[in-house]
Amino acid sequence: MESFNSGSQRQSWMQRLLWPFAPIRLMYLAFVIIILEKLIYLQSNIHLPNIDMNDLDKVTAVGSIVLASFWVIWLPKRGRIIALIVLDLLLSFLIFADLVYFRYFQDFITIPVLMQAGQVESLGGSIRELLSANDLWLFADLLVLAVVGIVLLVLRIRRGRSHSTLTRSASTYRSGMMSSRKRLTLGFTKGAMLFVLGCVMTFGPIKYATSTWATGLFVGNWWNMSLYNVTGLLGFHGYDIYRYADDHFGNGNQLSAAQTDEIKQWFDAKQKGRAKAGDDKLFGAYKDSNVIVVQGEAFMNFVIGKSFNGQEITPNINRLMKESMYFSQYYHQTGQGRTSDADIGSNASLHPLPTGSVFTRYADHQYDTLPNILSKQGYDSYVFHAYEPSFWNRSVMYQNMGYKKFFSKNDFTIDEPLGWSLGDKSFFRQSIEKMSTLQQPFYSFMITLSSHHPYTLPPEVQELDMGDLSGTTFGDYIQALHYVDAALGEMESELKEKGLWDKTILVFYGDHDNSLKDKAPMEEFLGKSLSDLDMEQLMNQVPMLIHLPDGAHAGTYDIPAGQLDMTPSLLHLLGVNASPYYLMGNDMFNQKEKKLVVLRTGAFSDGDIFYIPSADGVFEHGTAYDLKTRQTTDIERARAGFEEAQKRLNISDELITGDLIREFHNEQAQASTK
Ligand code: GP9
Ligand code: MN
Repeated sequence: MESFNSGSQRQSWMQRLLWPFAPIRLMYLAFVIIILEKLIYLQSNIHLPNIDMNDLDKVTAVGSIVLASFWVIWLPKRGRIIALIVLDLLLSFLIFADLVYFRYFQDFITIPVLMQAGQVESLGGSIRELLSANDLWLFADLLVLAVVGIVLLVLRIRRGRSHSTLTRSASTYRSGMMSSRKRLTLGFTKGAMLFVLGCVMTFGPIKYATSTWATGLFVGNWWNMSLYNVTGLLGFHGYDIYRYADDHFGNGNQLSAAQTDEIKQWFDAKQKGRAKAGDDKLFGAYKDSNVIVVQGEAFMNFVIGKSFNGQEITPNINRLMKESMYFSQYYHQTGQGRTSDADIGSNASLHPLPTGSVFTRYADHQYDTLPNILSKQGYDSYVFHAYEPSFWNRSVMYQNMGYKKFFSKNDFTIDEPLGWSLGDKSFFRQSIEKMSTLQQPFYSFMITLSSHHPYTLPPEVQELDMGDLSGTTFGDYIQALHYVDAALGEMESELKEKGLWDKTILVFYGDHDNSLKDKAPMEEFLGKSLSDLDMEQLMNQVPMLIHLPDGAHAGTYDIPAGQLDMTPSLLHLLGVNASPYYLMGNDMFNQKEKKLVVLRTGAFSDGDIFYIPSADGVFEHGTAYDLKTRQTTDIERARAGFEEAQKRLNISDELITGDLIREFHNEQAQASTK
């Protein structure tokens, strides 16, 4: 006869063998596999270049599912089942919501999106078109579970309570064999092991990616889709929560009263000095004109007016300059946020951040933007850019900036595929077509794309003979700018055709440099050797042209200026008092204002000197140049400018990260109701 003891030993041996097959564990395994399949389904609906799901991505995905669910192990048996079903429901809904949102915005839902009323609603009527019958698969398992659940419930009610009493007594007997303390410790250990496994599977591949091909991913984090490509969907949402919390509640954002006062004082002085009606003839001379601003991708200033091998690079701009105001010392003030930095600098007159992009990090903060200010003057504002609406978080940010509509790639017919997207010629033609039906006055902001790195346009589009520079990235860059210049020429004709030309202030400027820091091709192109100061200026200067409706005030203006100055200067021409707004830039038409242009690196110029900071940020380690002699000069001449430049950059950062414009406007509103 078998002893009680040997029977129980065999039972525990059997139990160990069958451990993975216990219904609850199988259920957990099924949960992980099902969610993984749903994530794979989402990925199969994402058609973006270079964004895929390889085996390593699947490891990350499983890891993140485990991290989202390991804690269910700590619940009592019935609780575990319920928790897994609820988690399945929540995650399925998240995947479904992201999928629908992606089909429209080519982006995923983030915390700022949820905080920003209107973004999700703007899907509005199109939501039905964004659904696919196949999406039902995302909920198929839950449907089956619901049916099984109902059947079990009915059976249970029919059988009465006798069976359940029996089951309970058996399970009570089994569990009685292990002390409750031991059970608790074992449960905790299993959960902790799962947590560790989840961490290794999630963060291992992410660490590998960020230390090999995706370095800097979490520094610039310019595009949610690039983050997703490495972290997977659940990892992306985890990071999004962390990013939001850190940016909004992290320690770095607490300002002392003294700091806030310093900012207020700086603006008080700035606002007092703003030009007003009656100050000069230009103030309000173009009141109620339409405004069209074209931001040219990587369009640098050194090509303006230049020829190579006897060919004019920018014949249309050169011609347009004869009836435009041309600012020859205009600097881009961008940082890591590239195109988006030029955009916020120009349209909100604030310095971009030292890391990342305002567009992705603080899309829910308040800014005094050109569209917002002009809306109070009866303008409607529109933004045109034929690329994915989610890139640089634009669809979220543009709503916040006060645009009535963002015409993205989805609104253009790709009838001239070129580079990243639509060729600028067609982009301009279709944009002007749309503009011609708008109510006037309007503000239209257009962002070109054809001259984006790596600049290789198809041979039939390349018109110049670049000689030795042919086939080099630099040569391709010049070809691309020549194409954009031709597109601008065509746009001018289209504006004239639509009767908009003489009712519109047309602005053209470049967003940033071309990232080609090699001096040799630049020297060959310009036919002269270049000093450090030459290079620093060349790499930071972009063209700035303002064509007034009547073509008046044409000429070259050599005041030091930059992208932050665009909004205050346009307000001057339109006769809008800029003093209620928090704009950091100078008004290029305000003769009384002392001009200082500050770059994101801390470099600056006041027109007399140019200061280049050293990498360690120590003032004395930097270099000051005299702009007349173009030689180095006594560093002390730059001290006051250096301090002011640092102050401006700090004030701008604090204003943005602390959402201070909202706070200041609220205070003003309260004070005026008292
Ligand atoms: C694309 C454009 C890219 O939308 O913003 O330009 P980049 O930011 O890479 O200069
Ligand atoms: Mn750009």
